[in-house]
Amino acid sequence: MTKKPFLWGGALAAHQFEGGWNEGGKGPSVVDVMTAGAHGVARQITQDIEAGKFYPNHTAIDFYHHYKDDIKLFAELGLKCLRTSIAWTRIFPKGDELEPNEEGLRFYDNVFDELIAHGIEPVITLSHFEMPLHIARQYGGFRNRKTVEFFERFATACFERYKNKVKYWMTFNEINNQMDTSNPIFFWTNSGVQVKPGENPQEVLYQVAHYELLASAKAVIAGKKINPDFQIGCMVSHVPIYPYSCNPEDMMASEIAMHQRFFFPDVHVRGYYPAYALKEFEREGYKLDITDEDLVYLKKGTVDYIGFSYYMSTVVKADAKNDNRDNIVNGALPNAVENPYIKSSDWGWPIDPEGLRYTLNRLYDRYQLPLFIVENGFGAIDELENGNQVHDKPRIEYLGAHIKAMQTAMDYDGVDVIGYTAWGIIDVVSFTTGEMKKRYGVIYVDRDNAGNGSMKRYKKDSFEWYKQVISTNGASL
Ligand code: BGP
Repeated sequence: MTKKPFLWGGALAAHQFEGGWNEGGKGPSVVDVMTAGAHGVARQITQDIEAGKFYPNHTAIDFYHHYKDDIKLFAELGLKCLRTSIAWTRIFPKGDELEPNEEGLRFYDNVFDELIAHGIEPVITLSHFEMPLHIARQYGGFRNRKTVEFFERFATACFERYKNKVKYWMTFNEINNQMDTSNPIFFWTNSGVQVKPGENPQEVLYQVAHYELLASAKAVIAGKKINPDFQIGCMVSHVPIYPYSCNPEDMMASEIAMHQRFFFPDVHVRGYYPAYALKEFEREGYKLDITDEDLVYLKKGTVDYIGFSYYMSTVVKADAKNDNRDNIVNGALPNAVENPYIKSSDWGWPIDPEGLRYTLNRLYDRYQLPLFIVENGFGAIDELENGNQVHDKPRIEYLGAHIKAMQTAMDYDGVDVIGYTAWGIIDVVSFTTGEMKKRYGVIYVDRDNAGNGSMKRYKKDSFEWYKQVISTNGASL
């Protein structure tokens, strides 16, 4: 049983479900130039929006035109909150304008009003992989200190406009997944950055990270001035890294690898750089533009809570050599190995509910701030049967086991969790693969990988199940 009121909800991101990518004055974003991938085929970052090429998020599931009906379904499901993002390019189409786009602001007024009228609280991510393409091209994204200013202006415009509609905010989605510099899509979508030949990606990463952390801190400070009741959090992807064995060398390998997970939240929460990072900057001789004034902002702009995604765990072994660096799960870890004790999804994502309890304990011990599970879900191939049914038992099992682990962390271990939003509550375009085939929703959308389909919505078996979970406050799993 979870404490009340608990924020049971669903999670989405503008570019993965809104569609209307060039409507209402919206400009192109970094993700609007990412092509579809497929099983085993990575998404490509192109430099132009070429006619005739397929960019899956251009239409997505067309929430832009279906929002009223979709919100009705969310209300029937009993959601207490909906986590979604504001597409930066609806508000500042190029990113460097001085004034926001009124039509874009009005769209979110309409969406938030509709949610609130149905008793659903909007929980908002300011930037979920949606930086204006113009900022990436013209300024090099977060390589450039000017981008801190652009983000602060965007955040301030949102805080001002929605100050009476939104209480829970997050600055950047999964800000830490760009620690995996081996995968170009994370750097691009988080920060609008592409590493140039001859550059040390790690040095680029830390400069970009600094400007982004500074932008987040400045946004927190600006938000608190506008409405002191705002709760502004960070958002990190948390994939615990277990040691392969009790060999002290494996244990140490895991501990050191975990710095990758903690670097961003350490700064977001504590307001200063952790010792292990300062040592690395010094050891490697990185030349970073970090001023004393910046450090004051970091200290002042710390977050109120930690939002995080949890999908899986991973494992390292001190003397292993990971030959599969393209693998999205273990890419960043040179010594990753498979976990022999757990199974994986069709996309190779290890399924580990116990890892969620472990994560909640670890984050709470380290930071002692409220935790918000803002993404957790099961990506699978779902089939529409008999015209209107989807039997998605594995999803029910996955969500149920993770919710149970969360409840144990709360009831037995005393961890403070304020909410749980299931990822992709309605089927959306997959971020890492650009497919529709990888579905997470409790609501099915009739649309295929190529963008064909009626766009009709159908309730899956998990819809009734999740409805029960919410209405019993987690007692019925
Ligand atoms: C997270 C992202 C989401 C989402 C989710 C599932 O990394 O924040 O945007 O897509 O992962 O990933 P995928 O869609 O690739 O299965």
